[in-house]
Amino acid sequence: MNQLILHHYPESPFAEKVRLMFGHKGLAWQSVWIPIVMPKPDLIALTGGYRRTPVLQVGADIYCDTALIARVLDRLHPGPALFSDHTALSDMAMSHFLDNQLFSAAVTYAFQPDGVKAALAHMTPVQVQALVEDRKNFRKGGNAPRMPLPDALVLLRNVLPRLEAQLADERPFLDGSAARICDFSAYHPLWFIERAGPLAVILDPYPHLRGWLGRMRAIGHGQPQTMEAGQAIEIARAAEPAMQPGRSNREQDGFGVGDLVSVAPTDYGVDPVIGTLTNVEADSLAVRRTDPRAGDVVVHFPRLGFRVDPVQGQSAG
Ligand SMILES: N[C@@H](CCC(=O)N[C@@H](CS)C(=O)NCC(=O)O)C(=O)O
Repeated sequence: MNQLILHHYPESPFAEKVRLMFGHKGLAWQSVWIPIVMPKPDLIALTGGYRRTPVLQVGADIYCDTALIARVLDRLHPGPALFSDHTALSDMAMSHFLDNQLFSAAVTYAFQPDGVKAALAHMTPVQVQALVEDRKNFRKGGNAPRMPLPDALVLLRNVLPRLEAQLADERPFLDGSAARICDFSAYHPLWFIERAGPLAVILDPYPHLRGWLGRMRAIGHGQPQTMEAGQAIEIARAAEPAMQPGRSNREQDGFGVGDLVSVAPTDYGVDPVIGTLTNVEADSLAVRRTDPRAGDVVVHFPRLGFRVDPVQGQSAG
């Protein structure tokens, strides 16, 4: 019943981050393919609007955003741990910087014409055009326009030598002998660049970095099994969302358990999810909603990078 179901597509760097975390923890999981562009009706039946990739489902609990998914995996499968209390701030700061800044730079860099040609060689011109159009809409309404190429180059030229320097003492992973959250957050943007054909030369001057990329790749994806989207929706319908402690702090937040709210990312892909707050923690919150296909589900989000607004006179569907 507690099986891990990942909704994702092969080309997604953030999905690769989670696939490798499954490998790191030696986990078996169910793999549901979702479309690379909208519409994504089966995913939206579970999330209620959130369209980004990937999404983790455990029964009727739906976890959005890899920052939260990583913490959920550590909670459900503690060893080997991705986070440590001893490095709580550096874990957060480093993974936030890498997932946002390094990822944005990698996307801009890899989406130069030669990179697109290599990375999307398996797609027809019509599919490539559909992807370009979709991603223009994806950024509308958010506050994170595509990073300009000069900025992306500056960022890469600052980050890559530092990664090389941090690995130069022959440590296997960025923080020492075991892979941790910073490794996974640093890896997926560079994985994207590696797939950008001739543009991957930007990684060539860094032998320690390349060795580390190989070690990260060798972690693998654990044991995936293919599952159809319809089956995942059936699983959600048949399951009860996990028990929620029902905590909130209305004085501090201005909203609390029982309120009808809309939750949306603040950066890009800002489609809101409407639901009834069931739990508000310092670093995550959850809303309950009822879907005609998936039944009662609880959708979980990180607090950081998401906005919560009250909704009047609408039911959580
Ligand atoms: N902060 C999010 C970012 C996720 C993200 O940007 N995913 C990309 C794919 S790698 C995406 O959603 N692209 C549009 C789509 O898949 O529809 C996370 O950590 O999960």
